[in-house]
Amino acid sequence: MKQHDASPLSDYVEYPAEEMLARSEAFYSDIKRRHSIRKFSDRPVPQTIIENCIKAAGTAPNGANHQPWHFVAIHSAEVKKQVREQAELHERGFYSGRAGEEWLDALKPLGTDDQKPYLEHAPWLIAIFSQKKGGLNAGEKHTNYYVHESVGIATGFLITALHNAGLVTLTHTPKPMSFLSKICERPDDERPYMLLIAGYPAEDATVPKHAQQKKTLDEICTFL
Ligand code: IYR
Repeated sequence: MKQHDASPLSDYVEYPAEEMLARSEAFYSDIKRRHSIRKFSDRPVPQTIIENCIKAAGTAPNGANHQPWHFVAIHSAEVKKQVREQAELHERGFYSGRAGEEWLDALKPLGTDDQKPYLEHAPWLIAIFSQKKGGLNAGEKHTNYYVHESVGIATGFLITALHNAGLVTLTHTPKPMSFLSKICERPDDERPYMLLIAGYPAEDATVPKHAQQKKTLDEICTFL
């Protein structure tokens, strides 16, 4: 490796082999319980929990450590209402033709439609933005690298952190999503990446059977 400023790895924790096995099993059992939920309770969730989960997302590996993301955590009822109105407006176009027959057929087993009441019911909406330009320090305008990959990983961390905290989420990608930039007052060189809905599930929340069918290890993995 080339000369660079570095400090010793001081926070790595090694587990005994047996504990490692137990931990890998325990994590799988726990993450298996993560489901995308489309019916939320309006029970409040303290902001500190959302802050901790976003801090966890901010530790994700990313291109050149430029951390090319911005999270807008929306709690305001007024802003949530605007998001719902805009999202439903665009989804109406999507479901009434723009999606095409094949896509609509693929969505049938999930039961989704253009109605998105959870955008108002859930206590938190987290709009995730990717930054084409940036740098290690906030406000810089250098080129960012692997932006999609980086923001995708951070979003995965965020979903996992929220699940770990005991909340449920829905990944929502209204098409087009540019209205989020306006509502969240984000600059032109940022793109909306995804909208996460987070909160408690409604008492009668369900999980589509279709979503419970997971591919086997053999189907998703090859060992060489
Ligand atoms: N964004 C739309 C449609 C949608 C698309 C896919 I691919 C999904 O997995 C689920 C929904 C909506 O939110 O209804």
